[in-house]
This record gives sequence, structure tokens and C-alpha cells, in this order.
Amino acid sequence: MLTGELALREWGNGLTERGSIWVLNGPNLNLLGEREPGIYGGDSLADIEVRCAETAKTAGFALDFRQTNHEGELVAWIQEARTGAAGLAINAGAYTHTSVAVHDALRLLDIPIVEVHLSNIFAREEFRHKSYISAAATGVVCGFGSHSYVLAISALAARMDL
Ligand code: CA2
Repeated sequence: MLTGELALREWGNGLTERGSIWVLNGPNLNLLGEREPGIYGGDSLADIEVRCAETAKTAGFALDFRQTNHEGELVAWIQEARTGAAGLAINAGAYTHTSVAVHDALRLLDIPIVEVHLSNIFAREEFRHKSYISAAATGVVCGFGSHSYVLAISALAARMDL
């Protein structure tokens, strides 16, 4: 059977055979597309979710895509990912630069993790150069706008092929 056929086969319960990729988004990302398109691009978070769903499905995964403005909720979802996710992509928004709690939660996971950013945080203000996510992540994708998410999901799928 061709890999593509295999990847698209579903069990009939909504789950694909390779499990679920989770994409978690932090504060203010719900407002994407409304302001600062020069930094973050013109896509809304709903647009990005559609692209992520297509990418995940092509690779044979289901997608769970969420956004919260609350640090504790983000931590709770990361804990939940321990049992529900095959791989995790996270754009923690501003918590990237502040949250030891998110860092500690990510360290509890045994699955591949990709840190995602729309903008190139290293080409921006100094305070964005520090990330509490990177040390707990398998890898980092930043600077490609909404395509960063597509790259992150592709990287997770490739990692799980190893
Ligand atoms: O580049 C990224 O993806 C960021 O994670 C976005 C965060 C920022 O704090 C990080 O340094 C880099 C901010 C998201 C703010 O979202 C907005 C939504 C609509 C309009 C303006 C900003």
C-alpha cells in the first residue's frame, strides 16, 4: 500500500491510526489577523487551524487545536497532552518569555515538542530573545508567519517516522 493511502485511512471513530497532534496557542493569538499584519501576517487563527488540519491529515494524524489567554489553562492542557497527544506544537505567545510553569509542564512530556512562532523572535526586541520553551522542546520554528505552523506539524510527523 502506498504511504499516502495508509496515512489517510481512518478508523471510523474520528482518530487516524497515527494518533493526534496537538497545537496549543497562548495569549492574544485569538486576535490574529486583526492588527500588526506586518509582524504576524494576515491570517486569522481559524485560517491557521485549517492549514494545520490539512497538514496533519495528509501526514496521517488527527488535530487538536486550542487557544487560551490563561497561563493555568495552558499548563493544564500540556498536562492533558501526556495521555492524549502523539506530538505537540506550541506557540505560547508572550508566556514564551515569562513562564517557568509552562516550561516545567513541557518537561513532563515524553512526546516530541515543537516551539512555534509566527515572527522571528530573535530579530525583534531583546526581551523576546529569551524563551522558556526552547530548552524543553525538541526543536523550534519561527519567522515564517502562519507557515511556521505547517513546518512544525511536518517536523513532528517526520520525527515520529524515525
Ligand atoms: O511570533 C509569535 O508567534 C509570538 O509568539 C507572538 C506573541 C509574542 O508575544 C511573541 O513574542 C512572539 C504575541 C501574539 C500577539 O498576537 C497578536 C494578535 C493580534 C494582533 C497583534 C498581536
